[in-house]
Amino acid sequence: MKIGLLGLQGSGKTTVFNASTKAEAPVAAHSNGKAEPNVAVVKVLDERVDRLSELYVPRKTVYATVEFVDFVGLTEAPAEEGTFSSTAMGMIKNMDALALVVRNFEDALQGSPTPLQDIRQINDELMLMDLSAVEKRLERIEKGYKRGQRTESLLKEEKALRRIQDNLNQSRPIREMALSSEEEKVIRGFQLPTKKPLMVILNSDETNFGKNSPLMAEIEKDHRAVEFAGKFEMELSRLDDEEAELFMEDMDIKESAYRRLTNLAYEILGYISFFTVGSDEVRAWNVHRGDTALDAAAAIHSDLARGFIRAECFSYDHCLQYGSEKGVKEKGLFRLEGKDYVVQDGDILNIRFNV
Ligand SMILES: Nc1nc2c(ncn2[C@@H]2O[C@H](COP(=O)(O)OP(=O)(O)OP(=O)(O)O)[C@@H](O)[C@H]2O)c(=O)[nH]1
Ligand SMILES: [Mg+2]
Repeated sequence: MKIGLLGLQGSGKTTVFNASTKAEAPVAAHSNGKAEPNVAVVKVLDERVDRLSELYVPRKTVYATVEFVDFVGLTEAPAEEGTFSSTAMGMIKNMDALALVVRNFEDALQGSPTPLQDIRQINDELMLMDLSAVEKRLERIEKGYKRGQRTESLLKEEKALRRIQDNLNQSRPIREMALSSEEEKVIRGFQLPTKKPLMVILNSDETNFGKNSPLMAEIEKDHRAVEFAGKFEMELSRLDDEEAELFMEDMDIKESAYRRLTNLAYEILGYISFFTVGSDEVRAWNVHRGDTALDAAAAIHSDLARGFIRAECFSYDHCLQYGSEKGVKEKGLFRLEGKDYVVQDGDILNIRFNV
């Protein structure tokens, strides 16, 4: 899972990145906006993996991972000047979800924060990116028509793209559109930014952190959001866990920056976890809520999907409750499921396959 941190210049992206990953990327009051994006891969802390690992004592324990990418800030320059560099645009396309970091602290240069306005600006920017991609493709389709390539599939694609174009022109991001499966198929390859799940990180000054309910409510009308005290939390990430917890209590911060960010990312992406267990390896995997046993098999390896026979399945809760797979079997709670079985969060799966 890749989460891209986007925002205006100086909104605190690198600060939030450091706070969430314990990285130590340089934070600057006046950056030149030229630095490469910072990237960090962090394992998804999941106590269930720890418990399963205690139970199975495997040679290897593998957690799911999240990759955080901290982009160079968007400047206040007008959109025509191409506010995202082409490298940044390429990278945004590779993200699974976007986190908008919004400044909610005084800045000597930029003055008082204007979070709602900033959110609008970046959303507009992302919609422009999408519009331009859609328009480019439409032009190519038109050219094809002129050369006599008027195929059924091009006509379908055009129809889907026109509807998306209309919505974008009315300032509606693609993620808010109800797309038919046909339309989903058409745009899948484009990796359009406003199709990606998005969350807002309100980056507040430590002196007003937790006192922004009206503003948060306003933001949450359109977006899932979380409040950070970025600078403070970056300092916390340098402390050991116990020390950090004391400071967090003081500030009434319930969970670490990392946890709040990944939890919300799982939510907006609609991800759930399933596990594979054994003496070799205990491992956590992600699929989308609603995905089937066949999707889960594919997440592990394409061979498992290709040669899928059935999934042996029991739940993490039952495993803990009855102490072992054997205990679960004795209770009759060990199941055999077919490829259409909808995977549940916390399922322990063993895919039987034959290739
Ligand atoms: N008071 C306060 N200052 C912050 C906070 N977060 C970031 N800053 C300050 O804002 C400035 C910019 O922070 P960065 O994290 O470098 O911001 P950025 O979005 O990565 O900036 P660019 O990469 O240049 O776009 C630094 O001086 C930070 O110390 C915060 O939560 N509170
Ligand atoms: Mg930065």
